Amino acid sequence: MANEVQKKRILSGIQPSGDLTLGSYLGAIRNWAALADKYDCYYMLADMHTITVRQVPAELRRHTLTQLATYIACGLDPEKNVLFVQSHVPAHAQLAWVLDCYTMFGELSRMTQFKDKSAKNADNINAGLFTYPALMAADILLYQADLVPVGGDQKQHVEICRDIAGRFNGIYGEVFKIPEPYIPQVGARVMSLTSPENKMSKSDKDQNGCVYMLEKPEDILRKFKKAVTDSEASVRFDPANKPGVSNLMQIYSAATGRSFEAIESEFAGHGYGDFKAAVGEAVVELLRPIREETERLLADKAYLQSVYRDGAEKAARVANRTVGKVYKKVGFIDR
Ligand code: ATP
Ligand code: LTN
Repeated sequence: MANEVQKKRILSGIQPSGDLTLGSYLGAIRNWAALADKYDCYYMLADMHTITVRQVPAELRRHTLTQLATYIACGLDPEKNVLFVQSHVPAHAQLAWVLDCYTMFGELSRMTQFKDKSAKNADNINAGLFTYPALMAADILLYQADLVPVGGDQKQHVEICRDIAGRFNGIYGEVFKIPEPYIPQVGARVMSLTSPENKMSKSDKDQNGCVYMLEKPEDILRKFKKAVTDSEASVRFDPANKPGVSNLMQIYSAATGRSFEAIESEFAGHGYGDFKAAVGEAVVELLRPIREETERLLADKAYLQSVYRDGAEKAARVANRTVGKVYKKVGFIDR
């Protein structure tokens, strides 16, 4: 018990906004399972963030359950990790409102994700999309997390979280732990297969650029066959001049554990055809056991329900403590 108290805490989350991609796996989830023994881990399904973009309700429910099953299939053991749905823990909304009042218009305006998503959803630039980072800060600070394992695209959001926490602590004393982002070396930014200058993203309209974790092997192989490369016909790591090939090398390296040098020599003198087929096959094998296990878990709804209920209870215990502290600090009367 004494040992448990000293463990550093981790929190991360993914929006159940669609089918998870190879990017979310390599950039985030894959790195989570290995942390369970060393850290006290909380992994969330960020459904409240998801409605910043319009959703079909039945689809949101389906994506949330599928994502929970995928978390478990990726090795996140619910006995060792707290797996929960954000909207099941009201403390997220409670703290988010308070943090909204300690987050500046100017700093929110600078967020890359806000700029990208408002360009993509020009008919629905709602206040939630704008204050998204304050809710994300609440997610992290509620658990007094030390580390936040995310892909490179979320670094800016962890930084604004640190700024908000620092500002709050500056006024009221040490209320929040200041978290650190935890970003993988390889796979931190998996790019689209069709437009390698853009991140692979589950809400991308171009289905061919994106490999989904639960996709059929033949579809995965076809997408890699069609991946954009260049006219040089040499497998060499050079992200600035060869973004397509470099992205495929990153994926291959992340899937097989091979270094870039080893990959360059493996394909020296080969055309891109062999290379793309090898990357496709490596990804199929990487994802196969996860897909099979996810399908098995999805057939057992009662089990999934017991996992998220138990998770919400454990998460709320920690989160409510932080909200209580914050409410007191800002001057709300105790009930
Ligand atoms: P959306 O399209 O709904 O914005 P997304 O596919 O961009 O979703 P998120 O749900 O925002 O993915 O991200 C889930 C986690 O996976 C985050 O930690 C994020 O940093 C990571 N991640 C997402 N896409 C990639 C990618 N292409 N490369 C590396 N990491 C990624
Ligand atoms: N914004 C993140 C999802 C997310 C998150 C979090 C990640 C919501 N809350 C808290 C880490 C910590 C995303 O889009 N990937």
